[in-house]
Amino acid sequence: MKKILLTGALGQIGSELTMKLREVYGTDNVIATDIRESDSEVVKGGPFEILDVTDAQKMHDLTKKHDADTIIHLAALLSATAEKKPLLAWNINMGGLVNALETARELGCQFFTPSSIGAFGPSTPKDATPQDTIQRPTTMYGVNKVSGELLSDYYYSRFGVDTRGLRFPGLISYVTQPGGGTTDYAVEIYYEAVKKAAYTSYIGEGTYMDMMYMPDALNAVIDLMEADPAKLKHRNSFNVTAMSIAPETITEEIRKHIPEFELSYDVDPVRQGIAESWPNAIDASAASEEWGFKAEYDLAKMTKDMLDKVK
Ligand code: VAH
Repeated sequence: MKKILLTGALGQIGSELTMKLREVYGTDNVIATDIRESDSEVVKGGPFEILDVTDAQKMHDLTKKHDADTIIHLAALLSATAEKKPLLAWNINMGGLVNALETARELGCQFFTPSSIGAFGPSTPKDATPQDTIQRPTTMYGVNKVSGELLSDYYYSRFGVDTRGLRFPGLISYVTQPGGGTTDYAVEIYYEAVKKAAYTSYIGEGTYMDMMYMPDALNAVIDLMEADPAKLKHRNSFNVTAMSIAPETITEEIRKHIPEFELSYDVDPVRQGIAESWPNAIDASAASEEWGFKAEYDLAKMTKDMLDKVK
């Protein structure tokens, strides 16, 4: 049975992935860690440790103490925050990743860390973005994600660490709101629709980005980590997506449930610039072919579920 140590357990992905993994593998087999405590189910409902991922020794010691055979490394600063504090983002995103990879190498753990559509840049083909293509991101977050992909592939080819990763699109969820991302607008819009039947978007009209509902993201992590390694032609990291949407397309869908919903724009040049440097719609056929990736939620199904849950 897998014994998993997860970093960033109180974040947008971590707070749901921890609960899902505990359901699948057993509560005591999933050790959640984060830089601070909270009164959430993640902390109260199973093994929890305080861990600053820039502390290499503690990362090693906790993994050894719990005899973990799998590391899921999520702790990171997201794109918009990383543009405000690029050096801090480098230190946390790359320092934390190296510590996690080194621990996985030393203790023989399987390894997962997310990449992102942020690993692509303005010179990447914007539509049907291929699995293998040019990656010259112009954000610190993107530099971190491309470096992370290359480093994770290196640990696989040089040291035999079973590293695997997903290039996540924007993730939409209702349990823990994201912090410091560029795609956060696609989460905020649902909360504001329920609260005020109105939302002012910091991302401009016609700005398409890949998105996915959190349940599909959680299943993708588990399916990838359970996949037969012999079938994997790629490892770090697979394109995955469920839909390509813009503020006005989400609005159209929300209006089917809240007809009076009003959308306005107050574009944030920094996050708009980041969004425009990313693809409009990526191609996820490698993930489908190599380990059976399939998203269950489209925009209509996600919108119905989000509005029900946020209410
Ligand atoms: C961000 N939510 O906005 C993250 C993600 C593709 C977007 O990487 O930075």
